[in-house]
Amino acid sequence: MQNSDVFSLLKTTVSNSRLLDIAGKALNGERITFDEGVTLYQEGEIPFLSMLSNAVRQRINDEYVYFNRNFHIEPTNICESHCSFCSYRRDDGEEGSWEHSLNDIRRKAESYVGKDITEVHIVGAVHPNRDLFYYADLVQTVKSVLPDIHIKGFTAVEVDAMIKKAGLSLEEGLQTLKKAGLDSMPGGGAEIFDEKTRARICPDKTDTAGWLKIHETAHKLGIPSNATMLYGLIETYEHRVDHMNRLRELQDQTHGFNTFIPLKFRHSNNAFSHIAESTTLEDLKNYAVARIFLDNIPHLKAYWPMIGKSVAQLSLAFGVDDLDGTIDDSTKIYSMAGAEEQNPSASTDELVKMIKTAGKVPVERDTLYNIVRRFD
Ligand code: V47
Repeated sequence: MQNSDVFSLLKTTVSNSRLLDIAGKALNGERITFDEGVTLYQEGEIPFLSMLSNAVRQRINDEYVYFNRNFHIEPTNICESHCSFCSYRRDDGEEGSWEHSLNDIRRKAESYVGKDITEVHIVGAVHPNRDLFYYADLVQTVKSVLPDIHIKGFTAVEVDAMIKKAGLSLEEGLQTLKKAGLDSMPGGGAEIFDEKTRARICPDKTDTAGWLKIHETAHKLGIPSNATMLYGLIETYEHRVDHMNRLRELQDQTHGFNTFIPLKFRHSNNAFSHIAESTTLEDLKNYAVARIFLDNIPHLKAYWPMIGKSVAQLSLAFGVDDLDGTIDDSTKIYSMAGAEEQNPSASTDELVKMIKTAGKVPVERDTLYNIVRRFD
């Protein structure tokens, strides 16, 4: 549908002039303001948000919806941080804790030889005794077994802690990881940037300024990354827009973010279990506002192990153009927090079918969105 047709249709169904002004700007490719972002959250109804975010998605990504063939390595869940939303961390020696050796990691990598996997996502915890040199060895170990794989590894929080333990500067640490074979960084650890809220949900880890500085430095050193936002806890709509605004400002300078990934708070087995989870309508609204607000981050991901396959498919009508990957039952962060997917795994056929039934064109991509295969 042409943008002018979308606007005409919106005009016949929506009488709120503030929303129509925002729609006019977004459809023309103009940036919307902080206040307009908040208005979308507060006043945008679901059909309006779907239609507008879908038009914005189409302008940026045509009818392509991406996925990749990947697996995770989670080297440890022993963590010195104490985030109230986390169901995954354990103390050293506590029941349910694990720390894989480099040999374990080598064996895991070996099990993927010849399987046409393009990415390994490495994410774990802030282990009290493992420094950057250990993680550089880990990256080298994986690359020695799977030389062509893209390593997307370590949240800014993990990077911050491992570099400090090694006594290196941020630049030196990131260069060392890059030399060892790190290709990009995932978007985790961002949580919510509002300082007061962050202090309440994750008081003892990398702060907002630190997270942004690490991604800025990574981008300057040629390490692209993603960005996340943890929502559905105690934050307000203003905090969510503030979070996206800080990402938008950094992206204007570095252009290093590939994808934005909203992460719905899952409440089982953590200190915030008393907080009800967001509704599906709220999740869809959140994807739509993100797509409309973040005009300079090309991709918007619905991470299906966290949100579930059905909602991930629905999100394709709310601005999302990426479903992450095949996963191969290799991550525990969300299953331990009560997500529907207790053993997350998806075949290529399943992802292709999810995308085709939503009326879009499935594309297998690599981590940097180069096309591996189209399924027209
Ligand atoms: O930073 C932890 C989140 C993140 C919970 O870059 C939770 O492609 C909800 O970084 N409920 C780590 N969220 C995961 C991550 C990620 C995931 C998918 C794709 C990418 C990417 C990155 O998981 C943490 C935190 O924000 N998290 N516990 C929970 N109970």
